[in-house]
Amino acid sequence: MNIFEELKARGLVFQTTDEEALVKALTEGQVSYYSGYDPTADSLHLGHLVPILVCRHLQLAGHKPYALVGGATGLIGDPSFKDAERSLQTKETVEDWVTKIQGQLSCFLNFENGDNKAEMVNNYDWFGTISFIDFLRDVGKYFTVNYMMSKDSVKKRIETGISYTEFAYQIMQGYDFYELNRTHNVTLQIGGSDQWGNMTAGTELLRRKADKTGHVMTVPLITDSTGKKFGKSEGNAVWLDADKTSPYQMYQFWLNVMDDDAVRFLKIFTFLSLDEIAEIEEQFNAARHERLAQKILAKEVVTLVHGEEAYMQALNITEQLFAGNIKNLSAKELKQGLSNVPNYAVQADDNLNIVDILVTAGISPSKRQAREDVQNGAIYINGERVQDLDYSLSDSDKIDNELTVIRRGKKKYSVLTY
Ligand code: 545
Repeated sequence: MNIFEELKARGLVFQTTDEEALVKALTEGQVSYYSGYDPTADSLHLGHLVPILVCRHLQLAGHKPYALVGGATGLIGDPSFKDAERSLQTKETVEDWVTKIQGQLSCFLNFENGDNKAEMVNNYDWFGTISFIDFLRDVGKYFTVNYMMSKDSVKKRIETGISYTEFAYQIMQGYDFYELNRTHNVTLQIGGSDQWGNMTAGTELLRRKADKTGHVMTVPLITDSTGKKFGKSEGNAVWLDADKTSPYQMYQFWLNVMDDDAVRFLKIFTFLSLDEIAEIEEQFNAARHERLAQKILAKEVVTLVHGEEAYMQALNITEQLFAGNIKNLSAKELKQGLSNVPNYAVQADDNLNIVDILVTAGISPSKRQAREDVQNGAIYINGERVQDLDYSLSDSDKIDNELTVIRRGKKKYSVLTY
C-alpha cells in the first residue's frame, strides 16, 4: 500500500485537487507540504488533530512537513464556517497564542533530524513587511472579486455581512502557499474540508502567477455515528493543553466513545497498523462490553498527546476510582479524576460533624436523610465507610492537607476542599 492508499484506508482523505497527480508525486519522490493553524485560541483541541496526524503520517513516509502558524492571518480572521464576523484580538494576545500553538505542534512532528525534518514557519515573517501597495499590485491583481465571492466562506456571509478584512483572508492564505512554494518548494497543502476554498485560492495563485501546479488534500470533518460533531465532552472542547483538559479527562473522552465509532477512530487517531487494528477489531467484536477498542484508543491518543507517564497516571486514576480506593491517590490525582464532581469549600465556622457537613455541603438533602444515610452505611469518607453519627472530620481526613472525598451510595461523589 502506498502512503496515499494508507491514508484513504484510514478514512483520512476527503477531497483532493487531482488525485492521480498527487499519488504520482507522493510515490515518485519527496514532497514538501504544509498545513496552517491560526492563533485564534491559546490551545489546539481534538478537532485540530486530524490534519496534524496526516502530516505525521506523511513525514513517517519520508515527505517533508512545514507547520505554519498564522501570526499574520490570526490578526485578520478566517471567515470559513463562521456565521458572523470575528472580533479582533490584540497583537500581544495573538503573539502569545502563536508561541503556545507552536509548542503544541512541535510534539507531533520530528523537528530534530533527517533530510525530511519538519520546519516551523510563521506567515508574519512575510506579511509583516510587505507593503499594502505591493500586495495589491503583486497578489491582488491575480484574484477577481467574482472568484473571491464564489467561495462558500464568502457566499454564506453576503446576506449577514462580511468586512473587507475577512473578505481578503483567502488571498492571504493563497499567498502563503505561493510563498512557501517559492521559498521551500512546497507543493501540497493539507487542511480540514472547511479550508478547501482558502487552499484552492493558493493553487489558483500558483497557477496564475508562477504557472505551477500545487496540490490540495482535505481531511474529513469527523462526526460520531449519530452525526454529531466530534471532540466535545459535555459540551466542552477537549483541549490538547493539559491545564485546560487534564490527561485523565481526555482519557475518559476516548474511553466513552461509542462502540460503533471505536474502530473507525483507531484508524484515524492512532498509528497502529491497519493489520493490528483488524486484530483488535476481531477481539473487540467478540466481547464489546470489555471495551478493548476504546481502551486501546484512549491509551494510544493520550500517550501521543501527553506522553507515557500521563497515560499511566490517567489509567491509574481510572482504576483506583473504579475500585473506590481513594486513599491510593494523591490530592493532585483526585482533582483530575473528580474535576466534574460537585465540591464544597469548607469554611472555618462550618460544623465538621458528619451529619452537619453532609447537609451544609449539599450531599444529603436534610439532617434526617443525612442520619439515615450514615446509619445505612451509604456514606464513605475517602473510600472508607463511616457509620458513626458522632464522627467529626479532622485533619486526618484531609488528603495531602487539601481535600476530603465523600461518597454517597454507589457512585455519587462530592469533594470537600479547605
Ligand atoms: C492560515 C494560513 C495558511 C494556512 C492555514 C491557515 C489557517 C486556516 C484555519 N484553520 C483552522 C484553524 O483553527 C484554529 C487552530 C488553533 C486554535 O483557520 N485558515 O486555524 C483549522 N486548522 C486545522 C484544520 C481545520 C481548520 O488549523 O484545517 O479544518 C480544523 O480541523 O478549521 O497559509
